[in-house]
Amino acid sequence: MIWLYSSRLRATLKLTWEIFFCFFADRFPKLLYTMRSGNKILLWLYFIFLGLGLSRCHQPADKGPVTKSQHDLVKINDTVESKMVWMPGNTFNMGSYDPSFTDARPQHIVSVKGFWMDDHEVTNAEFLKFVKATNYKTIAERNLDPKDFPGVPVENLVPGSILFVSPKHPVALDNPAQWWRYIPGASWQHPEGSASSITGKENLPVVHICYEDAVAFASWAGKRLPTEAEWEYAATGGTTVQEYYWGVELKPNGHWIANIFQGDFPMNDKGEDGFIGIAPVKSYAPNKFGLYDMDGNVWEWCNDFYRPDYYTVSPVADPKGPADSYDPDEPGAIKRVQRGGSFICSDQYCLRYKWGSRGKGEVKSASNNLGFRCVKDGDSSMKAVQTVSSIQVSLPIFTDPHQVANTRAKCIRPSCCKTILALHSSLRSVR
Ligand SMILES: [Ca+2]
Ligand SMILES: [Ca+2]
Repeated sequence: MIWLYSSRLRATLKLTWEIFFCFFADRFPKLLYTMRSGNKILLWLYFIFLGLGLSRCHQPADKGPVTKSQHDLVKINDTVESKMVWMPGNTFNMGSYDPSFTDARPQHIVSVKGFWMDDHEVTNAEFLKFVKATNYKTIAERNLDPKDFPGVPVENLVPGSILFVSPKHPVALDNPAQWWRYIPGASWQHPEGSASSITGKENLPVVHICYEDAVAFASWAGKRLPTEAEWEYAATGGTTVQEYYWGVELKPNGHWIANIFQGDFPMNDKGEDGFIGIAPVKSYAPNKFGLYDMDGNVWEWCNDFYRPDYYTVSPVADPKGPADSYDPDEPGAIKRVQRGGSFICSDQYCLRYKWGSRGKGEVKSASNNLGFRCVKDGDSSMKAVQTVSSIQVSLPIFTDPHQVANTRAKCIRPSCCKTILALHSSLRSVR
């Protein structure tokens, strides 16, 4: 506040200074005439001030042409406000009651300490600010090491990332390579490939972010990534277990609550929720904690390693995930948890935007539906963690477990760039 006041005061004084000297510069001939027989010291002082005044009058308002980067920084100030919301420490029932989500079971009691959480996914404008301050280069922008991609022709090992590309014809839903493409040049600042940019997309969540990239941003911002337990507690909004984080109906009162997919997956996204693809953050109403887009829009990194069996051994107090990762679907890949689903989720295919469901991703892989948000530890004087015995858990009955096909619940995603790159080894043809 003091700084703001000081800067405004300095600007006011500067303006007054310039008006004063420009005023006397315009009237100098008359002053010279009236003072020619007067005090010579005073006359010389007018000469000195005149020189200074003229130099100020002829200076342009800006000290140089406005570069693109300066222009972008101005936009950052005009974009969505960065805000964190206090999540009171509490105890809740973590996991899904839906038996289709095998890795999100059993439901178990978990307590989390209070913490601050970004009220929206990190935006392009916010990530741009980080990159300008640090010159950070994301993994999708770095050269690929041939050792990490055995079997892929060297000429195809160019920086890039994975995009969701709707096929033109119906395809089998058991082969994600039908709608995922490795695009050379795709990155956070070129979301659809090298010819695209984030201009005009400042308020969209940043995408093509690997785990390491998200951690780097969080560290720069004095924050960290949420644990999976923190993320899920925040997503519940403090409510009890239900079908969706927002309630029991997909469209309460006929309204879409989150940015997901409508239409025939993966060919035709009808955008009935208002958006085909990514939506600007805060396009939908917040949950009861004041958090936006915890469901859908883009997946969000959590800090926990991924193991499908972790919920069977998770501690009660502030679980931070297993010591290492293991995914039987891709045993060699190191994976971390991702949560919330994205604009590609729907009841037709990817159900992992529903309450308690989990996602996962290889740590050096990104895609155009993957972003993050940060948390920050709270003041220890803030609300204490409730005791486990203080809660009452009432679980709804899952009426028809066979209603949900395993394929849809599994939601096969391009969790590993290596897999997609190997499948599409001819990069030139998919560009
Ligand atoms: Ca949508
Ligand atoms: Ca989200």
